[in-house]
Amino acid sequence: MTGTKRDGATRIIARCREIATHTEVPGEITRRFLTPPMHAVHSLLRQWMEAAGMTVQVDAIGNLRGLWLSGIPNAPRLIIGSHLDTVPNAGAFDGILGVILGVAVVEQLQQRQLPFSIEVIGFSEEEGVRFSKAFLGSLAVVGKLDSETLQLTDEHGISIAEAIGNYGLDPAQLPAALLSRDAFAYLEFHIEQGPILESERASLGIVEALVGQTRMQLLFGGQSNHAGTTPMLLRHDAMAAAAEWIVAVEEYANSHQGLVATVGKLEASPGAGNVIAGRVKTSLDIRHADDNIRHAAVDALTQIAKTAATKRGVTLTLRTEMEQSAVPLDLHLTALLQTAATKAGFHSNRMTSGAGHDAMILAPTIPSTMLFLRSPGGLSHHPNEAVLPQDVEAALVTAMEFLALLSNDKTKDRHA
Ligand code: HGY
Ligand code: MN
Ligand code: MN
Repeated sequence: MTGTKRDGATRIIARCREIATHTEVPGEITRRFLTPPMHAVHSLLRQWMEAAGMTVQVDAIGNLRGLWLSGIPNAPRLIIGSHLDTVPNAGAFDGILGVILGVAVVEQLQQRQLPFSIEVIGFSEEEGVRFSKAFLGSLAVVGKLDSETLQLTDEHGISIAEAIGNYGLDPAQLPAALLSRDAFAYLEFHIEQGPILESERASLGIVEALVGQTRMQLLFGGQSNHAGTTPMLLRHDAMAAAAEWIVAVEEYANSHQGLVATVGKLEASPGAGNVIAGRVKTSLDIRHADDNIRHAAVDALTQIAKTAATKRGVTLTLRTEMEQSAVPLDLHLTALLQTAATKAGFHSNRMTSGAGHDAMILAPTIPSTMLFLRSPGGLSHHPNEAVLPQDVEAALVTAMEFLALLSNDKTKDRHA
């Protein structure tokens, strides 16, 4: 690759790292839905988007939307997007890279004429950390954000609707956030967040499907009591019930091919070493490419939780926070993307995403496809998450080939 191309990749990585400095927690990268640092992220991206000749607006759910017009009247629109929010103590590339690469694609187009326009969307909420509800940004653009969801509250009792207002936006304007009717396809660049591409020594992967996922909250309700004076037989120990269940979750997932199950959160109260835990709140994240296997796992693991609770005289309360079926991406666009990678000189394999992405929310509405970039060390949702300059450049060159193929493809005429 020539120097300038590598410089382009280096600049994209530098921009991701600049965005990463805008965080709720100094010293780490944490940026949840419509928290104050998102203002700085929006103004930085607006600067870069406007310099690339895009008009920029923030919609009522806080998605940042940059539009590059093709110059042809009533041209259809390709959407390129990913998310701007992060998990706690995140890396610098999950989500952000897809938006910065979208801007870089537009920057490469400066003198070119395309038969379609490009809208780059930085979605405001994909991880679902602040309100335990993922994909708020992409759900809004496909019209699936219901009014009940707007009443969900965060740990301070602030509702989504209030958070929108506190950010300076108007929830009444949500209908205007819908995708433009001339949107004909969606492309998302994203780090793989896993070890497969690195094991294949591949820069890029072509995503043909995303696994389904269930996310739940389990509340074990026991009885707090004195750790020293309460005989073991008289206890209703919520922590012991949860602990027995958590070990069973790992054992179940280890014995079912392709299933992943994670208990990532555990909050015990009252949380003192000399008090038997009266209440334990845990999370459960279950994923599999086959929805039937995932549903069977949810049933089995919730039954195991009930047994572990009942035998200790502990109650169990279940709350489902996400029920997302597995999503196949568009066959034709995915084939086009793989052809583009080949034309760009990069071998790429088809793969299924173990992570959820905004593409799974858009795919039922417009033909969607995803390009994965290798994750060094297979690491993500971690401060050491990284991306290689040569892989960023490979993605950019592939994107330009994809635009050329799309220019002569019938998909863009869907809305003609
Ligand atoms: O958790 C996920 O699947 C993604 O990182 N939102
Ligand atoms: Mn993520
Ligand atoms: Mn992501």
